Amino acid sequence: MIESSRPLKLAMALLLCVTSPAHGEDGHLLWLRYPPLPEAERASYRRSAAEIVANANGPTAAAATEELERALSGMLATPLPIRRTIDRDGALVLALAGSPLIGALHLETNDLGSEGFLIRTCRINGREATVIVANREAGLLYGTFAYIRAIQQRHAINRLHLREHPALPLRILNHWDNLDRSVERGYAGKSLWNWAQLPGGDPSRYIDYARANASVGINGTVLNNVNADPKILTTSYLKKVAALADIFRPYAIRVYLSVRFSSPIETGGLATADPGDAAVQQWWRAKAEEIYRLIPDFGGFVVKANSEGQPGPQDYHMTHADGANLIARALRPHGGTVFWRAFVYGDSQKDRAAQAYDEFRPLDGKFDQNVIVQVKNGPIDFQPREPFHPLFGQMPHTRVALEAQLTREYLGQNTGVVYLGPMWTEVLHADTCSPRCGTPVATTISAMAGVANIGSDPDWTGTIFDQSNWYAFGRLAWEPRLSAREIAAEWTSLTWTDDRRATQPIITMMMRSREAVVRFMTPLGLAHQMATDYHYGPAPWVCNLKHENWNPCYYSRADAGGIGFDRVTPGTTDPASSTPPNSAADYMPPVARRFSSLATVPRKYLLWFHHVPWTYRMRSGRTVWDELVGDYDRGLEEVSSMRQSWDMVRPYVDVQRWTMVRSDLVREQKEARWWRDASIAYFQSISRLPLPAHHRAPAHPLSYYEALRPPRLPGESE
Ligand code: BDP
Repeated sequence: MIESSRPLKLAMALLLCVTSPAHGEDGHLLWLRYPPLPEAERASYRRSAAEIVANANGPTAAAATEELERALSGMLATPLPIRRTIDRDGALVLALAGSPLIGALHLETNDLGSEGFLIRTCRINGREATVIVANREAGLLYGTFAYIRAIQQRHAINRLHLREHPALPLRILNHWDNLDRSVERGYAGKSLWNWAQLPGGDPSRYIDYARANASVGINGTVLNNVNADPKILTTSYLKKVAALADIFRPYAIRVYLSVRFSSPIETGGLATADPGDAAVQQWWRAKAEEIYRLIPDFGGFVVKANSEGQPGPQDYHMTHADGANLIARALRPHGGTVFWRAFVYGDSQKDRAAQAYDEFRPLDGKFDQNVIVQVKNGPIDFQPREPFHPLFGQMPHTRVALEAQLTREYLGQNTGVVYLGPMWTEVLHADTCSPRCGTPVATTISAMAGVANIGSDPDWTGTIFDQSNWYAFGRLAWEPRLSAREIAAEWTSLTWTDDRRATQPIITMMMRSREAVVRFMTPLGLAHQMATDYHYGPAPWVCNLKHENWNPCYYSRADAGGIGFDRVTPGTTDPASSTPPNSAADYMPPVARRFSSLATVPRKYLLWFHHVPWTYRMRSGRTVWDELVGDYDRGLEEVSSMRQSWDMVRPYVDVQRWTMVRSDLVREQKEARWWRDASIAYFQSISRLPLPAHHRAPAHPLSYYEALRPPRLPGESE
């Protein structure tokens, strides 16, 4: 029997750091705050946790018990030392299913897999005990976080009856971090990874990052930008990567890297990166061996190829499948995976909404088993709203990942309150009708990748409410059937308070927030109306960029005759022509039919699929022009009512975080007004129609908005 009792001193130290955080309430504790529960409620929890025993002794079980100790010491305001033993009972027992103690309970554990867990209250040796049981230590870790979450939400833990396993085996953050610590599309400070100090330096922030990920079930992290610097594969960087992998391992997080397809040339000194070249194949094999010697559980690579100027197999007249398989075969002996991105965006004049489908659909079945094709949620590029990507459900012989963007590149960046749960459930729950209707996107994928919004800012994500997007991404990748509202409710009670007088307005505000952005930026299915390059603020008038499909005017197609992008009329496939092909037909026939008919297309996608006259009568009986103006105004009104909701929350939360959010909302209100006025000024200059009654004119003429430059972009340093 191995027995050790954690020293009281450590528990006291933990208690101190939980109850009096060095930073105050600045958001750095995320949803893992663990403030003391009201005195009256502590007793029952204290009884259930009177003697905590962990019947597992690996590093992941240790991470679980340390978290329990930290959480319970904080919430129950008393140190609760934990015993780590093999085969002892207690009031709360963490144990692997194979242990004799648990074996005697005859619990069904086969379906838990390697990451699932169950939590039950039962009798062991005649005593009532709550057990957290899993087949592997990773499951114990996830079960522990579920147990802690239950206490944070004041559930009766001696009646807990949970059995969970993740719907998707791979739940991965993608950091777009550069090696100089800048972050592509990052609005939360510098990169977390201090490459200059690694493999040394202070690991505490890395550990907190790993704890936060584990708490929501994220089990992988891609450390660097998809526009990858080939230096990442040099030995000196791999040693730094290995140091991070060592820190993350106890939290069941595997490390992945983005790699540049031409690395054999830049890093390896070869003359080519041609997938058919034996020396190139050998180079990737040797590189994989070197990596796995340093990092035995290395996850694999992400590759962005033949997109936005990145090299790829098409440079050698080969396909995406040839390129992906080249790298996958080097990783296969070690159990690694290649995430091959389907975000292909070239300089051609083709409709961007069709390019990935055209290039990837014919390759279905040609990718090796350890390749996953990573597809953005929508067919263009992380817009405030897009219909789901037509590749979902249409590559039945290929593993597919859904890529979501947590960082709000096109959604106001670090301005305001924008909860993305509703956006992701909209796509996860969308019916692909493939092979038959009733097949939501969530059931067609085997992984979720989230472009991280995390940086070195004290609150991690640039604003406190952006933490909810990190949280929601993990929870949805674990269980895509969860509703956005349930997740918002969970996050709110963990992050703010569980006082209903505050949770109700917060949840309401969160649930309206994404729709508000859609309305004030790109209502009725418009897309890509943001300023060039930095994608912040309105610029619908831009029409002179080198490539036609870089221009906002290309996407709105606003002209004297009407507005909207016709994706339903069959066009030419000649890439030199600006007439787009019929990309609505890329969807399965029932979906294509629904989107293609003006009678059935959802209002929210009207201008995505159809070009209609300004005076076109919508189902409401109002013209599209009137509805467009109405939506801009409603978006702005929503932000004003979010501000009111937030004012109601004031008495129930700490003043420091409340004030931070209040200033975020003040900024968002200004931004919404800017978007509303600039867009209406521009579209009115084209429609030449009067504003509908009771809608005020923009504050300034169009030329004012065209000349406006934000004084400082989000994410730029002060
Ligand atoms: C676009 C971003 C660009 C990324 C690209 C990608 O503007 O910075 O490199 O996506 O996903 O949204 O590769």
